[in-house]
Amino acid sequence: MKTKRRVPGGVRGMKSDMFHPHGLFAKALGKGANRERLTREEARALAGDVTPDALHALGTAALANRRRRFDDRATYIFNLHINPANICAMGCTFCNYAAGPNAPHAYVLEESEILEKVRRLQPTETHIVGGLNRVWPYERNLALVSELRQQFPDLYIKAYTAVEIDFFARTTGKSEGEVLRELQRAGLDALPGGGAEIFSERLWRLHWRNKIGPYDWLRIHRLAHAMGIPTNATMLFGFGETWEERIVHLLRLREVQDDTGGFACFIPLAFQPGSGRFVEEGPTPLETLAVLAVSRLVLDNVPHLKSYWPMAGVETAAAGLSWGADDMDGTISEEKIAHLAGARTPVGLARERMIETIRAAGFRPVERDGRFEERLLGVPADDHAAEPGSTQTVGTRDAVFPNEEGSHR
Ligand code: V47
Ligand code: SF4
Repeated sequence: MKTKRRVPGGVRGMKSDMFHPHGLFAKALGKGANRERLTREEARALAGDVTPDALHALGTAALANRRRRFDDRATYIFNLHINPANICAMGCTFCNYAAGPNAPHAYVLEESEILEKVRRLQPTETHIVGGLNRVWPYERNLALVSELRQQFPDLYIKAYTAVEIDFFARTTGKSEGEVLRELQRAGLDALPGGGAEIFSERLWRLHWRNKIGPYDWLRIHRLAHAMGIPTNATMLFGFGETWEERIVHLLRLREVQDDTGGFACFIPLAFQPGSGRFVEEGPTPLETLAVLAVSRLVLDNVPHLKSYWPMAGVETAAAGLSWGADDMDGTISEEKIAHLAGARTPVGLARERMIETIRAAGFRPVERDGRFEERLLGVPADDHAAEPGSTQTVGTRDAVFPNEEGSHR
């Protein structure tokens, strides 16, 4: 959807002499900057061509919004991505991570390798997702979660997208609720936000029709929230979707969040073109910043917004902290999904580099845990690496499931 924003008008807090946002766009910016709820029409008015003036206006409003929430804090986590096997036959057109069983880049990790890696790195959080395959069936994943929980009682285990939960249910004959309950009992803390792609029936049919679409993705997340399992939400962008589709995606998430309060964090994922099968270039850095800002302004009820450096690029992700984001995800150690799709970012970031990057962007780096609770608050960031065990927590847990009484828990 394209909107024009040329008529002079002016909005609170906007300083540009050259560009005065007007009408619904200006109203949406003013309300968004104050963390007020936008109407659907106001949300739609934020969408449009990414001109320098519009980008700055969006950034100013989104920065004011994130400052009201988090002041100058920007969080990151010491985490580890574990992708047990990339064998997958779902054939999502955008995915360069998946491999057929005999493909040269197919791999399968063993439990011993995974446990050894966790033992060596001692991450605060693991993010476990993989392809849909028989090599790592449900029972093996369940046993892995159990083993991780037993060996590392404090580890935050964020694992399995709604797509995997659906696959586990279908391949075992269990309900999704049973699968979630068993995983939760084994030690799972949260679900990651993958597999949402974009809530568009049109693009679902074109790009990932073999796996669950928008309706089931949202339904499984509702189910997890009702069981007290917090989840994240993603949106894949820059692969042929319209602004209108992006806004619909955000509004559908906002609606579910109103009911459940279970989304901890939203993560826009900048498309990596990989082999360039259908678009040659991913989104520009400016587009990525605009998507972050619009997300921050529309998703008034989702506490955190992640600027995901493996896909956005480290510098753009750091700039994203000024366009509404409050979190840079983590050190990750060995990112695979973006890198098998041609991402040129490093495969992991050392703690020190993360801290430097956040500082250079003008924010105060704060290490967090899986619940977005801060660790080492008040300790100079330089000391983080030296004192990994020393934790001071200021609870932000209330930000997720804030409406517990009214939720289905
Ligand atoms: O669902 C696949 C996407 C997702 C490409 O919850 C691609 O904290 C860009 O969900 N270009 C998996 N994206 C990654 C994910 C995620 C990442 C970091 C943190 C969290 C979280 C979740 O990656 C998939 C799919 O939407 N994806 N291929 C690609 N070529
Ligand atoms: Fe398989 Fe996930 Fe890749 Fe789709 S996005 S092909 S489900 S690994």
